[in-house]
Amino acid sequence: MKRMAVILVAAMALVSAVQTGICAEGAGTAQWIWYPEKDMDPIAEAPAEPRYFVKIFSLEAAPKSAKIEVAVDNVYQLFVNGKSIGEGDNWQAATVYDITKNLKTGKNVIAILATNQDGPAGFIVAGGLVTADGKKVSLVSNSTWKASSKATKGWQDGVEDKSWVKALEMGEFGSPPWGTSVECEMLSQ
Ligand SMILES: [Ca+2]
Repeated sequence: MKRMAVILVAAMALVSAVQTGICAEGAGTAQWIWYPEKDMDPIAEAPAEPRYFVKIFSLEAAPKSAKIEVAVDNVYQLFVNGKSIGEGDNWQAATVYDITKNLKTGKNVIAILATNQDGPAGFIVAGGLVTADGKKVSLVSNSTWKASSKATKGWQDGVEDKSWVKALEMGEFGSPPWGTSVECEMLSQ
């Protein structure tokens, strides 16, 4: 019985850990994404302007844990449920955010205000959460994110108008032009 208990505790420890950062093996579902620019391919070049992104999802209860890792080319501000959580300006240095306390029962919104400065534009997000009943759910950037070129009213709270479209997927971690030149933190946690 004691041995069973040890195995159970070990299994629970595994469940409570969220380790699916953007450089993690098997995190391949995370995509570099951007706004689908008119007549421009963001992999090569995008306007030096802000773009707006949201991921909306629903939870039956507040999660046990939730972490996301973020890298943005070039400058960003990250919001969770309308609250500014962090910012950055170096796509080569990914940052991990523990967003456990920012998530809630019902509708949740991860929002990113990203501004390209020159050349290519894109960002990648990977991580996940453990639900109240112990299920692991990944949180990754892909075409389920919505994008707009306008800061529409209430956008950080997931209020959309016609300007919001599906985000453009440009390749998983390791694909050009960003390649593997991103320093990740999540693997070492
Ligand atoms: Ca850029």
